[in-house]
Amino acid sequence: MGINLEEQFQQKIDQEIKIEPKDWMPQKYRHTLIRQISQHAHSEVVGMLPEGNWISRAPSLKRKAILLAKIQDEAGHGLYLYSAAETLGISRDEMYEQLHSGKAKYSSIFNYPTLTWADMGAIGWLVDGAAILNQVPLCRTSYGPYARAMIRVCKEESFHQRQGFESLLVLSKGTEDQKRMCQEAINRWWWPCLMMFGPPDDQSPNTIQSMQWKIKRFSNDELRQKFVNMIAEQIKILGMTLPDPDLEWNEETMQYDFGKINWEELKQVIQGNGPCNKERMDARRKAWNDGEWVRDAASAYAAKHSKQL
Ligand code: BYC
Repeated sequence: MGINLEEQFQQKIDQEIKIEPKDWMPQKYRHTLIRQISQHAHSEVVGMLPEGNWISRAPSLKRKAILLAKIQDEAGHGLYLYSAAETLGISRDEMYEQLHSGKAKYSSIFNYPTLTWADMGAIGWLVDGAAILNQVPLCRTSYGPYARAMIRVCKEESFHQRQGFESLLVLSKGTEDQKRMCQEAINRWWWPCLMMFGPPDDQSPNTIQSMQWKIKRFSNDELRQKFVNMIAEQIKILGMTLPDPDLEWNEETMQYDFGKINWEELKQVIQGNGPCNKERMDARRKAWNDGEWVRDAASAYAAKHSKQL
């Protein structure tokens, strides 16, 4: 007797053959991908808001142009990712509806406020740094359209991270006020960035299956550790510190040890109780409602055009 579809599917995954939209796939694989890719797309789109807050207050024309370009890249990533999710049989309207109704998640990190200009550097360096570590392995994820979308996204994200670091480097060599602003931004973003990688492995319900299907290549804790190792070195160049008294190089593990993460905070932010959750959702809903006339005009134009053909 031949092997069943599910076994054949797993064999393809094990042989590193990409799964394409029209291939057979288990329902749960499809749903996991729709969940992850749409959450990822929502994160890109909601992620434009904290930075958008500073466009009109950027300290120079150069910084403003850089920030605008970065935010536009994020819009592009969102659209790329929505398209990848659509190949799995969900419509863009459904995904928007899930975001606006609060059913779909987006990254916890974007529920924190951007209080000073230094936050733009800290987001670029730390948030995009965390995003890259998580996303580079996604270039090899088992679902073809997602993997291909991630290649360009990662190129742009790594550029974002460099500009964030450079921006903080300038502040770190500036006046006493600029140095203080730089340190305070790092202090505020550090712990929420560690939470971006998701709950610890023993409390992550999706990791085991997602790794078996090679959607995820590394666990949440593995990626978090890589991030700590990377940033603990880079911060030395800035001459700043990370707000963790327990951060220490461990000769035995050849990794940095770090302090305890406040998982209750992550839980609260995911549940909608973070400092800016309401503001972010209100902004997205408003953008959707304000854009209604554009969607109506585009549909009317398309309908008229199709009749003429
Ligand atoms: N925030 O079983 P787990 C960016 C949820 S970067 C909110 O470990 P999974 C950007 C999780 O969804 C950010 N929710 O889940 C950067 C799950 O709930 P559901 C976007 C979180 O999926 C700069 C539950 O907790 N990147 O876009 O195996 C500028 C249990 O977790 C979070 C991505 O989305 C969180 N931090 O692993 C602009 C990358 N963590 O869905 C934009 C792709 C966990 O079961 N996504 N949850 O109800 C992933 O790699 C994975 O989905 C995660 C979580 C590692 C995030």
